[in-house]
Amino acid sequence: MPMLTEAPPRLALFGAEPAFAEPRHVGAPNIGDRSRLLARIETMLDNRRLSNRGPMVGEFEARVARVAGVKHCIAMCNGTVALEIGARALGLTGEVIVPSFTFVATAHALKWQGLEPVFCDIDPATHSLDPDQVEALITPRTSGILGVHLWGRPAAVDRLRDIANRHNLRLMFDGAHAFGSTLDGHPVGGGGDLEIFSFHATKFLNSAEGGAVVTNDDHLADRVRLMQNFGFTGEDQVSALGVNGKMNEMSAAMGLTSLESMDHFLDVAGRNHAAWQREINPVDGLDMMTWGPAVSTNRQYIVVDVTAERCGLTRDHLVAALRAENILARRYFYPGCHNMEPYRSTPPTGGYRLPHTEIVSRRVMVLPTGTAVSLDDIARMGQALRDILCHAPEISRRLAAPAESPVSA
Ligand code: T4K
Repeated sequence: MPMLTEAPPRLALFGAEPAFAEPRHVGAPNIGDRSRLLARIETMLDNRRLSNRGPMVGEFEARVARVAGVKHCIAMCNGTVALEIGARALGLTGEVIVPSFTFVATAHALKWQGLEPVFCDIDPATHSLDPDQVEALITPRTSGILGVHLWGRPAAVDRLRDIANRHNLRLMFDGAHAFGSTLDGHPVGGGGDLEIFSFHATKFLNSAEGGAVVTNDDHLADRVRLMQNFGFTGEDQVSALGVNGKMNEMSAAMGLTSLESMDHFLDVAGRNHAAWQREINPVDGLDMMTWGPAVSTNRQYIVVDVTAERCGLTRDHLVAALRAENILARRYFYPGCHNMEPYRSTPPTGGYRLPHTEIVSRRVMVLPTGTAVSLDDIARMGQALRDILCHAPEISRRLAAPAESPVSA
């Protein structure tokens, strides 16, 4: 634990100026070449083609499919609708096994489709579905597994594929975080029957709002396209129940522009990740998530595990102190979907036993990165973090309010 200094804490929590005059966010968008974006918008306006599978959406789909190494990409209005349509196109029914340690959209998309998310615990080392526990949760009502490539780190794809095959289940992946990540040199995208991406503003690659379903299955791709466009098979022919999940041309223009800068985004993410490692690694009690050589992630999330007994502050107190300095660390994905409504109030018989999810969601914080964050910012954030930890006892006393937790995720 860092030594307590004698000087009065020069920290925002104690009335000093915050370390940053303007907030540093987790999720500030990566923005590509503005002139290219504006040129595309001009073209779109000249064409008077704003939506309904215009040329830019077509080009975006082709490029996303190439990066993801899959046959088909169907661009969507967002990642949540991609999950909903994907689950429907797979014909999922009854129960679907899913992690609780994820953004709530993963669970909501299933529930919204009338499916029952069955929450499974995670492997605490990888933060994704623990395949052994998945197998134990399969019942006659289980129709599928929805794995999540959390933080862009690929889930245990091969083991989940094996379980799905042996039990005749459909396998789907929520790759909202994982565009551009690879496993054993293969891009994330082709591991399940289908996978989805999010291109929300906060994602590594954004189209402002947007998402995609990707798959190598021709039949599934046709079903997804049909469902995404009201079930239309002709100008006045509807052959199935459908909805409106289409991406518009403005989003595709943004997405294409982001794709052109993808190498730059990857470079900056790698540079920032290394800089954060230099700040975090020497601090006892803070451990940045790492992965082995088989995995390469887009490094969009700086994920840090906080051991209060060693660094002197609980995760929540550390996040509160950072936020006071205008370093808007996040408690993703606290408290786990199973502790949120409607899931919390409608537990299965016996309740959920997710000890790893409970522990990890209380220990993990996510720090700012992306092209809006400079190396100088990271050095200053690192210094602020060390200053905070030097005053851990005073901070703990100040924040030890009996009632509410001091920050929101
Ligand atoms: N599956 C997973 C595993 C996901 O993580 C998500 C979404 C989905 C599915 C669903 O995909 P989408 O339907 O969203 O395409 C944010 C995002 O809204 C959400 O897309 C994302 N995951 C989730 C992890 O993060 P919030 O509630 O944290 O958003 P918010 O408004 O607090 O924004 C985060 C930070 O980003 C803010 O501190 C400010 C900054 N920001 C945000 C926006 C929108 C900016 O600087 N500029 C911006 O334009 O959910």
